[in-house]
Amino acid sequence: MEVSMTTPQVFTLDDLVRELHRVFEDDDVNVEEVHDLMSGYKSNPADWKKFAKFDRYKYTRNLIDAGNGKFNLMLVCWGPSHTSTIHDHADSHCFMKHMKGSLQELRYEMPDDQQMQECSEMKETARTLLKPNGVYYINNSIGLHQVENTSHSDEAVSLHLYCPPFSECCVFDQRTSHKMKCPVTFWTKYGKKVDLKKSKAEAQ
Ligand code: CSS
Ligand code: FE2
Repeated sequence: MEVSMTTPQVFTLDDLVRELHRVFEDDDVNVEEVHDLMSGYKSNPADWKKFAKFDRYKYTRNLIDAGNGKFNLMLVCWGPSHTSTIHDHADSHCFMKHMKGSLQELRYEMPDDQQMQECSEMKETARTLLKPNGVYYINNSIGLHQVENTSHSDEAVSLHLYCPPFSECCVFDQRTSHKMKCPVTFWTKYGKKVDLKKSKAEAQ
């Protein structure tokens, strides 16, 4: 009998989380397999609205699943016109799936030491309007990116998987190529607001 190698059917966000746990039992990350699983899930707000918590001032990162320490799956909620910095993804794989709204990704070349010393302007390499349910992959060897909600009136939502999880990344200044390390924090975990003051105190 022929063994079927097709991607398993993923109907709900719970199905996706279950299948991701299965794929990540292996220590090697199969980028294509993760990409296909995330593409197979079709965004249904009924599945994810409990994680969709917005802030008026800045996009939010809302943890859905901590993947047994191997990955972080999160819902990123973008208010009207919210934009990320230009940033890297530490040493992690970054998968980003369009869930709702109008999101654009700008890609940039990773500046080298000379460009940083000379304060050169960063080079844009691509500009992509995210397609509904589309999955986009990046890591530091591909380059850097900036994501923005292009709507001035409507919210946007994306689903992100990072493996391994990371707690800080570098942000870049487009005009000078200068970079700075920044912590990344969660706005909510499992649908509940994170008390940043409390979690900082606990970390000390
Ligand atoms: N990497 C950004 C969002 S754009 S992929 C973050 O995790 O905050
Ligand atoms: Fe990113």
